[in-house]
Amino acid sequence: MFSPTAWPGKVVFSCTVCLVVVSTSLANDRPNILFVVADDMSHASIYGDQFLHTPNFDSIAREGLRFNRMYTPSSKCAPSRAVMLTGRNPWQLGCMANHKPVWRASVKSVVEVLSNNGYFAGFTGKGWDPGIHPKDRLLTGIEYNRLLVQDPPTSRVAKYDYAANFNEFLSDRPDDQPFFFWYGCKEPHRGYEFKSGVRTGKDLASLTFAPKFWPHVDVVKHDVLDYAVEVEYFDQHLGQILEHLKNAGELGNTLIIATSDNSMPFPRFKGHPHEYSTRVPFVAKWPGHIKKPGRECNDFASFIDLAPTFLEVANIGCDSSGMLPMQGKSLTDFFSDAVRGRDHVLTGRERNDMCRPNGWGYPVRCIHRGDFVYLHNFAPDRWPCGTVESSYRDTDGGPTKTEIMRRQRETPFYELCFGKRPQHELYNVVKDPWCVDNLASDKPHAATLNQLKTELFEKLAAQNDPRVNGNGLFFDECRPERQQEYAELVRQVKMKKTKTKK
Ligand SMILES: [Ca+2]
Repeated sequence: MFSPTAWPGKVVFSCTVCLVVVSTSLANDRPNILFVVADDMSHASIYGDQFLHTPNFDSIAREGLRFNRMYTPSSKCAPSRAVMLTGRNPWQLGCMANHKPVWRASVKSVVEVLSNNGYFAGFTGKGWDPGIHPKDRLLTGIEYNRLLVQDPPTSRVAKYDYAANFNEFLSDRPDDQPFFFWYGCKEPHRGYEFKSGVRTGKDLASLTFAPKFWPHVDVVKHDVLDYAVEVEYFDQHLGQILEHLKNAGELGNTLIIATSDNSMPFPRFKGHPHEYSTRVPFVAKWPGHIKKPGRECNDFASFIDLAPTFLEVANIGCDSSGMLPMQGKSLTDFFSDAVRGRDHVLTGRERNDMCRPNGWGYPVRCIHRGDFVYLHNFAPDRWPCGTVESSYRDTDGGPTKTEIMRRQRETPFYELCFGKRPQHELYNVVKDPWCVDNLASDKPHAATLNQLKTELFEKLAAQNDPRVNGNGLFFDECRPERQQEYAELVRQVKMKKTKTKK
């Protein structure tokens, strides 16, 4: 019998607790780590996105590496960040596969391990969130959020002065310790100041970014440009942080990794498992340790690879880390241009927001291999974005969502963004990057579908995923005390609708 209190795979794995004692000289030889994570960002100008400018993010790629196939195994804040911190897939993390979970006390984060092994660790902005933190633990290091911005560019960006807080962290760092710093920018998470894009000089008419599942109308274009303003704000603070690093004389001895936890907070992006939703911008720089800097990497990689990377560069063995065994593999083979066998990744989702009866999530698992992605929807009778009574809560509210819900109901956009999905989805992501042409019932693709499905299920079974081992309800039944939130959400949606009508 599967017990919700047991770890999936606990009997298979074991990782001995044995902390490494680090001498001062070794500590001094080890690099600092600057980990940069935007919140809900899908774009950077280094990838050819013309409607925004991220010169600082791009400079990391130009002097280091640009990853073209880096995926988060879950396109939602809390599970994605839990993966970064543990090196395990969401379905290997018990209830932490869900959004807003309780962090299990028995799980060590990689930042805690770095702190225990001589690193001075801190964060600004958002660390691991949203969720319930274990008592007296620093999952992403010491919080540096004291200093606030005086003159924010829009009314909706967070109040933290990320760069100034990083500088304060640097001044607090003892001389003999390497550091780990987590720049957890809260942008470009919603909400946005409507029309701030145009107000700050962006041009509506020249916007060409137009996913096939949204109407290309002014309100949507404004929403995209408002998002772009927040992406650029993230990048401006990154620039200041890199400047502080340089002034501290540490730029040459710092591994910098910059990415985003999940995709943009728009319909059919954030929270969903499609290609463009789980593939994230990702760049890395480490002077003297990256062969042929300026390269693009086309092999597959995943956020499960982050924690093993941090441990390896910090010279800490997995077995001695006290962490649960990791599924990921250090990214140093990318750094040395010696990648072998990185030919696929697995992604998926469980429960994001509480927007279906009985605490149900929307379970999906996917395999990305070659030009294809196969998505297996385990419960096609459920609503992918939540019920209509919940106002499709699994899609963050904003002008694009409102436009499609209110004025585009009779169009394919509505169905593509909020409708139910078949059990099998297969897309050629090269020919169909927006994943709107489902090839699952296409006879010439039957063999591809079967091969990918078989491989996906074999790999998930080997990882002890409860969803394929007959215990899928485990994820739906996590945090039963939250079930009442659904009824409350439905009540609020109803009230709002009545008010709007009046
Ligand atoms: Ca996020």
